Amino acid sequence: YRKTNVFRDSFLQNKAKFQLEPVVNSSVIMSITTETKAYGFHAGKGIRMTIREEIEQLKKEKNAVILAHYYVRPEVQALADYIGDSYYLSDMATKVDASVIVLCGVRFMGESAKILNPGKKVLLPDLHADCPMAHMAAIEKIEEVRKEYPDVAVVCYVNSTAELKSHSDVCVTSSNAVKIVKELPNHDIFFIPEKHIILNDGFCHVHAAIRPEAAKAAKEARPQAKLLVHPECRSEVVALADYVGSTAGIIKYAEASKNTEFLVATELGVFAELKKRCPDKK
Ligand code: CIZ
Repeated sequence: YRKTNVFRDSFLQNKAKFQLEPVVNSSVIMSITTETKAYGFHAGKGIRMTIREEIEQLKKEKNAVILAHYYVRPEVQALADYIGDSYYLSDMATKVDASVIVLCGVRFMGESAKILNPGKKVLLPDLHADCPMAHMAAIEKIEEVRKEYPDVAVVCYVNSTAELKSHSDVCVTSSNAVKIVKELPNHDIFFIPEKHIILNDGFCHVHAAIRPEAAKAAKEARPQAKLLVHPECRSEVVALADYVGSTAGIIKYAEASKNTEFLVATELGVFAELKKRCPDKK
């Protein structure tokens, strides 16, 4: 609740100046894949250094911190000061002692960091990094539902634009959605925009592409493995899972489990942290 009010108030107050800025063009970020071979010229001073060295140097000069979501490419995660899910990153953004936050993730994550830190500069490395699901709800529809169900609580999944959040009553993540919805006093809930989590038309194209047949086949091929599923997956895939949870939840589960083999149904980027935390598991 508190966080949502911060969202709404800050968004409305700062709407005019609310803007995210690109830090470098995406081709520079892409070239980090070849970081040991790639050289840039630092700040036009003609000093030859690797992209990693250049980024480290810029971080010091600008008093910047790099926050990366589990979803981003492993080589970007490798450069980050903090890696986590969107809630963790928004929370860290309020705690770090830096004047510039470079948020390696999609747009709504940069928006959240900015809203919670109006005094800090938030840079998004690639402004094209956006999640289509963040736009899959309409303000007119929210207003219609509010008129039809005066008691309704509009519950907004964190993976939404700041504008949609400002029209909602509460903002939740995939880790706390069920808990928060259960605690709401309202009888009617309108959940936006994710249809697999509760009831609207939005969906994540990455998770929706994971077919139940594929999950079943993988389970049959590896009966000893536990199937860990993100809640944005189709309900038929969720029904096959041994564990359902957010990226942070999946990583925690795999780390704590006595099992040594897992089938993981979510974005590829999560494997970087899984490999780090569970080096002996498959
Ligand atoms: O909360 C997040 O970061 C999202 C959108 C998904 C997840 O499971 O981390």
